[in-house]
Amino acid sequence: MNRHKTLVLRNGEMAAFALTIAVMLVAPGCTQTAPTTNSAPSPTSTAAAKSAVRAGVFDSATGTFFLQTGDGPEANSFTYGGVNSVAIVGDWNGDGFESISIYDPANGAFFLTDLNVSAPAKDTFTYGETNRKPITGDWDGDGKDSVGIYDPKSATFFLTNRNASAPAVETFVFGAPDMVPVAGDWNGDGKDSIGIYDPSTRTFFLSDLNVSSPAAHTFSFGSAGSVPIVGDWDGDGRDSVGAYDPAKGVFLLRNALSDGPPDREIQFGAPGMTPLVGRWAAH
Ligand SMILES: [Ca+2]
Ligand SMILES: [Ca+2]
Ligand SMILES: [Ca+2]
Ligand SMILES: [Ca+2]
Repeated sequence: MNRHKTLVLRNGEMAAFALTIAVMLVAPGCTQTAPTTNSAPSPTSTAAAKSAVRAGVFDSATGTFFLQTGDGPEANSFTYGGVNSVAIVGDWNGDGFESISIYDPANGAFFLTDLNVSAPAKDTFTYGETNRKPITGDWDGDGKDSVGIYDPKSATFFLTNRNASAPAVETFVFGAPDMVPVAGDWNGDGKDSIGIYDPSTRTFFLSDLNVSSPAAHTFSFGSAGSVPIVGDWDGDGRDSVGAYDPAKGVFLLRNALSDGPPDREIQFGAPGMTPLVGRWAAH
């Protein structure tokens, strides 16, 4: 057990080191290769390769994204957006791969791109009031993600199926105010739906429908200060949640929508960054 702990910490240091190199020495848009270690692969690396869901982090202080290119600390790094942008992830064009994008809370504006490089935005639009929390998902099951926003004061979600300034197609209240919104395909029907995470009790409340209704899945996962993340870690077609520890730069992933320990752990990024998850589109 102690030995495992040591290995984990050393990988974390290596990831932080790789990020430092990427920031300081290399032009945006290039794949970074960090020094490799000779440590044995973790028992979970096979599952990671199968699902091909990778980690990423966003450094909002510099507007720099770091997207994991394998199971280790190697990262594709590039800048996109500005300081204080909120990073989002989606498959806007339905090609099966996710790209990063940003939300500017001060203007309620989205800047979408299909490429994981430094490049101008493909779609720019405002949606809803300013200073909302953005979410993304394939609400109508057409294979393309679109955006939504959550108003923490009123616990109201506003979802659209078009990435444009347009009235919301779904507006509903879910849960209590001041929660953290999440979205995913919890039941594997091809449509994403919302949920909320209560940081004070580390409890997820997930719905299979985008309407006001009781939660379909309620369970606790994570630790004090952890940030909720969503992804299909085991490739079974259903999303589940994880918890990112910003103090350590660790992603803890669980496959079942229930209380229990993590099934997988990913060390990626330096502490204090925003966690991201996706099947990253090649740049
Ligand atoms: Ca895509
Ligand atoms: Ca859609
Ligand atoms: Ca679903
Ligand atoms: Ca899954």
